[in-house]
Amino acid sequence: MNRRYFLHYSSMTAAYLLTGCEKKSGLDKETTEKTAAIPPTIEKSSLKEPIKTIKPFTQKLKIPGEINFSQINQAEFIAQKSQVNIFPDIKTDVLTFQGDLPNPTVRISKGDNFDLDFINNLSDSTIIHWHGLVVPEEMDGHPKDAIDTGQTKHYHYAVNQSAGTFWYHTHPHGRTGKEIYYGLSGLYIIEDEEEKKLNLPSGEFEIPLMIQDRRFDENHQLFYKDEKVPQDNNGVLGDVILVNATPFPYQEVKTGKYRLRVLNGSSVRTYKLAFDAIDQFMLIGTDAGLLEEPLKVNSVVLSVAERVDIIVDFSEKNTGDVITLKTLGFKEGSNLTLHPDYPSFGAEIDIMQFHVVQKSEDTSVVPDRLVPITRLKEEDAVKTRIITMEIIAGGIWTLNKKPYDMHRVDEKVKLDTTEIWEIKNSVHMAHPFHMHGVRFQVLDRDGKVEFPTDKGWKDTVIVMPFETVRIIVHFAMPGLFVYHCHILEHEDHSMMANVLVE
Ligand SMILES: [Cu+2]
Repeated sequence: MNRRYFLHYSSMTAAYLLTGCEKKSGLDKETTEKTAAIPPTIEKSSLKEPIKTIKPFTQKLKIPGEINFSQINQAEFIAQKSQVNIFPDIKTDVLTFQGDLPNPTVRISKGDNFDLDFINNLSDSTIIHWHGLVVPEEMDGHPKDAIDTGQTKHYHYAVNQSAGTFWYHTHPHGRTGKEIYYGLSGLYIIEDEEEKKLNLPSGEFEIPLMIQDRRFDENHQLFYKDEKVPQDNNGVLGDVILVNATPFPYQEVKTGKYRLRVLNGSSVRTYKLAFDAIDQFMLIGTDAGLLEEPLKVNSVVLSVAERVDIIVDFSEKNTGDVITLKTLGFKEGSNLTLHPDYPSFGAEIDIMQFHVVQKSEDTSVVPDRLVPITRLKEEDAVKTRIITMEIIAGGIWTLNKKPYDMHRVDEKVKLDTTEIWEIKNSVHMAHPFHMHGVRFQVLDRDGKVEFPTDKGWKDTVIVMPFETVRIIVHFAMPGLFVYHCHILEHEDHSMMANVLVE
């Protein structure tokens, strides 16, 4: 096979190869494919030979601006085409909410009101979903509520849940993958008094990291699916890792503890995150909130849409030291072939570097206890439902063998009850299972891989190949909500279903 990439960089000067492709901007192409397919053989790729080199770890990490609802009452997002500098001195066609990437981080305190006008200036209908937030149905961003070109939707809701790292992205049926790919996602941070008392690293010592692998052509333009390689319908892998819309960035740090809020905003890639010059770090939070106590880990697996809150300690380092955040690869996540020209699930890739530039006295202490978590009890569950993850004829990804219909009610749940959902994966590929309108806890999984992230509040859980994961959910928000696989090409075609809570 013609390897077009390095899987692993050994030094700052290692060149990273970009693959070339057609010159047309991907934004101009047809946006909707009708079916997914998994053919037995791989067609020859339409991609051209690499023509461009870039040097990793030469661009400074971009830190998103913030929309802070303790300082403002109202904000505006306009989904729009923009041209931005992902690479220095070169404009790339993207989609944004405010004209630049990364999109701003929403910061809001528990108890405050979120208020935003969303204007759709795209050529297709779309809608924003606030991933992990438990909000009324009409505020959640169900695909049925997509607004047309030129229309405005007013979002207004009270934030009533505890501190955590969430995110937002558009959610139109069949086009979510492509819209997020071109830029329509951002971070959403909820703070509360309980968290403030813990005195966790903040200010310059708190860094958000939105990790997304992407493909760029010879003109530094993004391109999405390779139509000649149907395996892209199993998930679009890229060879350039963006962190906050910066390719393979570096971040200057001091010798202290840092809180990293990490989101996997990729299409399909699962990361197994670790540092090359730091053995252990502390996991303090999962998708929907802080853990009861910090967990010491050497690495953490992050599937699409999951978040981890971690503390990494640079206090023993010296000025001039370089620490690399990498994915060790997670080949357990897929035995299916994805696009053969891109680093596979098992590939080890250096993502970004931390450059220690200044000594500082670190007096911060991470407390032994974080926040109490009330465990949902199995005996309180009134029902157990089985959700299967399957491919049906034609290579269509489904839940319970039914391609998504946005007007069909697949499950009916009684409001204010607790249920156990058994998610059964019958495919050679891990799927991140996400539910809207709730947060849940993981009861158990029958597989061999253990995930420390199972110990916290979740809204997205990885279900390994042929594994059954049991989650327990309390349904406190009435309405029609989707649940789906969060591999974006799977949810688009069409591994999604509706639950009606009433
Ligand atoms: Cu899936």
